[in-house]
Amino acid sequence: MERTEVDAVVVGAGFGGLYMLHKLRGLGLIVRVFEAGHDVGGTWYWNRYPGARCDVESMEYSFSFDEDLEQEWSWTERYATQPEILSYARHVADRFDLRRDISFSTRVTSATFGEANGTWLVTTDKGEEVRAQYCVMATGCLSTVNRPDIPGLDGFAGPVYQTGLWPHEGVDFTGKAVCVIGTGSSAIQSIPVIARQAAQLTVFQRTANYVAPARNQPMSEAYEEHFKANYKDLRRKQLQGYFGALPSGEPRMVPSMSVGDDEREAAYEEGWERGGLGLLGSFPDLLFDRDGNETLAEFVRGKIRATVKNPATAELLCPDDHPVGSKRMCIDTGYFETFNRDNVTLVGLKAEPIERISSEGVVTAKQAYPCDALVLATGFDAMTGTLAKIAITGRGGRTLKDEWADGPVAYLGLMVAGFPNLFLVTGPGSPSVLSNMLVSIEQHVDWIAGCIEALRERGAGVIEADPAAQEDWLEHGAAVAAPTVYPDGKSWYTGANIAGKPRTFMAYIGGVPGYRKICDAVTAGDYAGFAIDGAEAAPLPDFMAVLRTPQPAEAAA
Ligand code: NA7
Repeated sequence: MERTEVDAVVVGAGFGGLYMLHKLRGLGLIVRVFEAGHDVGGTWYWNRYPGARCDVESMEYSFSFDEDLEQEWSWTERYATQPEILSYARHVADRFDLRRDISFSTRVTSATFGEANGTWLVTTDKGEEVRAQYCVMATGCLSTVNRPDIPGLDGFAGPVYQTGLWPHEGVDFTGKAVCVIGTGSSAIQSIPVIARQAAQLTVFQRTANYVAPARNQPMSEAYEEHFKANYKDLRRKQLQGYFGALPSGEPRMVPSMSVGDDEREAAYEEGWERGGLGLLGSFPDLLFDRDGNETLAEFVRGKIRATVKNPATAELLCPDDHPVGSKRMCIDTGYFETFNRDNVTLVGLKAEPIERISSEGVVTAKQAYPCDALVLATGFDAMTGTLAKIAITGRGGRTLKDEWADGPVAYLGLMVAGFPNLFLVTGPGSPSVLSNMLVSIEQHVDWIAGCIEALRERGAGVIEADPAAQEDWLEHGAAVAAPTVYPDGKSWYTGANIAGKPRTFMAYIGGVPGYRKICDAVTAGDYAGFAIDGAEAAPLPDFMAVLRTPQPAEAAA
């Protein structure tokens, strides 16, 4: 078995892994990156179903760490397609000469902390062993697909496609009868495209979703120029946005129920016309005030009823069992209109659950739906699925899988107590999927690089999360989430989409600016809550107090 020694191993060559490699190299570290895919891009490498695109605006879904990179790259649409985002990831890899330290088509199988020497031993499916002082898991939040456990699935005679593992050569559905299971974001993007190609499309919906129009359009030269001329300022404003994105339009800074029905409706209409996820930000309290939230829910239902011609189909498409935003809101291009096509049928699984898959198609409690091809748009084992597949062993032989048996815990979403020098990029307990991922990735990578630099400057070997700090962070995260609508939805945010997965709210919903302030306070407090070389961890800041400290712009206002 080949064994090498490096300073740091990074697992994953998506955006997190690429930037981590670049930063650590900048510190003079020798780094090895392992990537299961044949190329860079992470989820954007695998997740290439028809119609796949980002639902954060492309000018904002990009790295800010290099001005030349910002200026030289051009996005062609308001929301970038998967191929364009993948090209961007490739461009970043080439531009910063990152590939030479990345081993592609290589899956990390285990990572074991050696207490005697304070290093990690990482093994791969290629039989390689690498020893490193630091191990960074840049494994992504949505990178392990959820293959549903439906009886008979393996016996289906035709091809079965999973949106998150789409064939690289593409799929031609011309003339075919296709069944799509799932109506989350991936389904909502792919269904209109598949419907235009297939002879017959049957969509199986378990939960109806709130969907706003994307209003995607070609990138205007003027908009791009404006952005490129003002990137610094706009990036600063992005960081002040709750979700790490620029505000959409002029949000009304008053409670949703404090205005009259007409004004509220007008605000929603403006958001609907602008397109995108900004609709949820029409008022600042929509994710907290359930009455206000219901007014937005009813507004969206009204739009569905006005779009879908068959009233029974329209009712089935109207979400009625969760508040807007408690499951990921989706954005679309022609999703609801697709159900007006003669070749598209919607099946509501609450009335007729799927019983099995036969060799010929989907069989529900009411009838059989034969098809030539089956598409599983059933999402991901989010946040923890990929880490659970790696045998990660920390102090005392404790495995991460066991530590997380009741739900993931990680101090600041960055480190897990008992796993020294193991860093998570956008781990559970950080804003991650509740934010513009590129913004959160950059912040975590900068924090991790800064931490490693600080350790080296003081000649320290090992940093680890203090168990009590981790517990406090968990409690703080739960306290911040409790008044929001998020815990109300049976979503992948809570693990509810995977049978047997513990139910905990896995992201941090204190917002990007507040979370950054807390991380900054922790760093300034001599890495409060982290033990360095066995010394007692510095005392924690009051997380809630830091969270509520006004931002400089607010303070000045
Ligand atoms: P999602 O959002 O998790 O959607 C998965 C869909 O598949 C959702 O409608 C699920 O219904 C449905 N599903 C899952 N398992 C089953 C079974 N067994 N039977 C029927 N239906 C099922 O994944 P996506 O890939 O669409 O999007 C993931 C994220 O990527 C998205 O939020 C963006 O952040 C980008 P359910 O709602 O659980 O009832």
